[in-house]
Amino acid sequence: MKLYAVSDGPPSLAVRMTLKAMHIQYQLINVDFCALEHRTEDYAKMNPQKEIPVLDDDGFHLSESIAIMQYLCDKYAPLSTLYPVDPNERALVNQRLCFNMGFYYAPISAHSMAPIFFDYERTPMSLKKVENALEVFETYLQRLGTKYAASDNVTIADFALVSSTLCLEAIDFDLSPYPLVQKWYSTFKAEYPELWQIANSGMQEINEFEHNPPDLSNMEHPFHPTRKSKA
Ligand SMILES: N[C@@H](CCC(=O)N[C@@H](CS)C(=O)NCC(=O)O)C(=O)O
Repeated sequence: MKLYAVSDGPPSLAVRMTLKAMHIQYQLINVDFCALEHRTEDYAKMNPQKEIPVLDDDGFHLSESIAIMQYLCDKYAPLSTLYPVDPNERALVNQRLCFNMGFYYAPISAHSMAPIFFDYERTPMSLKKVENALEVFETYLQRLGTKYAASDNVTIADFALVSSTLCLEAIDFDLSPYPLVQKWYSTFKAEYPELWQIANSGMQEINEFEHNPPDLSNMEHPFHPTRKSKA
């Protein structure tokens, strides 16, 4: 099994935590985002979205981090509490995964990563959207009252949510107004140090870029107006 991943990419880190938690041996193939290795025609054969990560399981190519995590659990650990079998428990995990992708990660990424990698500005509005996302996550944790995001056990939803939250830590964002989010995040770090080690490597890398921005003046990216455009 191979995983094409970017070392500081939250979706890649979430999949790597899943593989580690499941004790699956695999080959990690580092994709250089700044060199646009994911935008080649060869890469597009694996993932026409030209996004990272991609799993290659003996020739079966799968993109989208949520789909990859669900596949790994379904195929290699169908009874694991990482992705519970009970329909209601599983529905909550799925809900948190969708929440992360659609509501939580998007504003966090726009506020934390885009200004580093694409010269966008952090604005009062981008901050407001992050605060809104954190408020909702705080509410979910408060209403469910569990140790982790969807259950008292860690699940793949936590891997996705931790991967998003680390982007905020990387830009020295103060999580203290969200005590349940802060507690959940520190509980994960304390209880799963080997998984946190994976997340932390990405967090440190982003933090380094935050303080010493990468020189991307020659990077040609088709979707980002702050970069030279390439057809
Ligand atoms: N929904 C995708 C998102 C993956 C994604 O956005 N990956 C980023 C790297 S962290 C990427 O490949 N972006 C492509 C680009 O900006 O060119 C997933 O969860 O796997």
